Amino acid sequence: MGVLKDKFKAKADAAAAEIRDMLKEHGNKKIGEVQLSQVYQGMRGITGLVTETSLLDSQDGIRFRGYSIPELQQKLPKAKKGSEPLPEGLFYLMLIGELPAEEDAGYITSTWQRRSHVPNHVFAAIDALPVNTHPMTMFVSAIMALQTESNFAKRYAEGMNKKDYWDAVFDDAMDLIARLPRVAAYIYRRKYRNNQHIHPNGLLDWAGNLAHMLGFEDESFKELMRLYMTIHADHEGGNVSAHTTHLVGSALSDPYLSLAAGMNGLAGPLHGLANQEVVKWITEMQDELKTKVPSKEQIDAYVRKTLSEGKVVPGYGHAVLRKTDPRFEAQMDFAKRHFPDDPLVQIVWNVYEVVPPILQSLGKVKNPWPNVDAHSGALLVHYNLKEYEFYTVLFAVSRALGVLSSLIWDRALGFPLERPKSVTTELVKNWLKGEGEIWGD
Ligand code: NMX
Ligand code: MLT
Repeated sequence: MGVLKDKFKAKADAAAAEIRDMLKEHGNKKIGEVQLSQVYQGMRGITGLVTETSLLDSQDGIRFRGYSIPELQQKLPKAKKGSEPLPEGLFYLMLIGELPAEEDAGYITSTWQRRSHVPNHVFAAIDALPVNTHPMTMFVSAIMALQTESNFAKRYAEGMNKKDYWDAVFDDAMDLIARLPRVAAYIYRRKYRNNQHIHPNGLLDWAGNLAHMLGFEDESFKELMRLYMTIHADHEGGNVSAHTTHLVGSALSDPYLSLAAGMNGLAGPLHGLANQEVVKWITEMQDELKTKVPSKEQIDAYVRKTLSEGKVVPGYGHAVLRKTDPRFEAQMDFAKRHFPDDPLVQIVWNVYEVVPPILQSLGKVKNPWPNVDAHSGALLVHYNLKEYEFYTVLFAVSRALGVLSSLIWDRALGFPLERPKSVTTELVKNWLKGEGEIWGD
């Protein structure tokens, strides 16, 4: 792993020096104003974080180190005979900031294969939970059980120099990413396939091997996993899973603790759990209407009913995006290429026609367009991966790539403990009366 580490170190040292100089010269420049409402409304629109791996534009969508999803599909290395990007290549791009050559992606594949051993006590920890436990609870418990393996925790206890934090985080991140597919597949096979587990195949790439261990050998499912693991990996730094991983990591909690925290955030229905909610919502609609193929009129009425019951339409809306999510489009394109006539995919596309005007008509929804979660479940159902409670685990395995490469950068750039100022409403009211200030020192 020396080559990749050395390359990263050279990049990170240069970036750290550049940031030091930039802050020396421009550190006191103002970058915006904060309105009182933003403090009460989820800090929307406040720039308060640095995340190097990707950047989100409200109109254009996500770019990983400057590259859009179609560009990644074109430029990243592929599996033999495959046409979707290898997530190993995206990881390289996020970490190093340059497009990988095929051998760079191959090097990561073999590094992750070598480091993928999961100790038995982790499987025992999963087995200790009742089988009806939600897969995300099993997944996060397994990450916590894996924490016994943390290099960072061990070296910190031995008195590691702060200059070496990044190095220990780098090792933990690589180990964790290497092990997560095995953990995810174990959970799936335990819960839904009678505990019949499948050994890893050392000849496959990271996402292909995940597909194999889940029990799906169809080559086009492996391609789907490569695309899925690539597009879900990162969404700049402010989303709940990325921000939480970064925040917890800033306390020097090791990468296992930090990732588990972030993945607990991903398990919320307004974040990553929305992918299961979308398929659940469509299934409930079919059951209630007693039809497998609801008409657009029926979908329209069901959306209005959902809203009238004080619920959100899952898979629609976004805190930053103001257009159809390019990740939705990438999945739509995959379905058009592989199975345009799939009945559930057809429903997802009809929902896409019906929902936006209804949400728009409410006058309060800032983004009526679909996000990544509106489409992903239908693709999995097509391949018979129908157990929708598992879907967020797949999102989580992918998201580990982004948040852990960011965590390596956080430590390499020496980012400090994160600790914003909070206020009470009483303090705000006094400030409005002209008594005292509400900003921190
Ligand atoms: N269905 C119904 N109402 C909605 C929706 C929706 N899909 N999206 C936003 N709203 C409501 C929202 O609940 C809020 O209502 P109220 O003022 O009564 O509290 C109002 O519209 C304004 O919200 P926004 O400012 O547009 O959205 P916000 O930035 O607060 O939230 C989401 C963003 C993503 C949490 C929100 O759009 C949502 O709940 N969507 C459904 C869940 C979902 O798909 N989440 C997945 C996001 C992607 N991911 O993977 O993380
Ligand atoms: C994500 O992928 O993290 C979601 O789209 C949520 C977000 O960006 O806030």
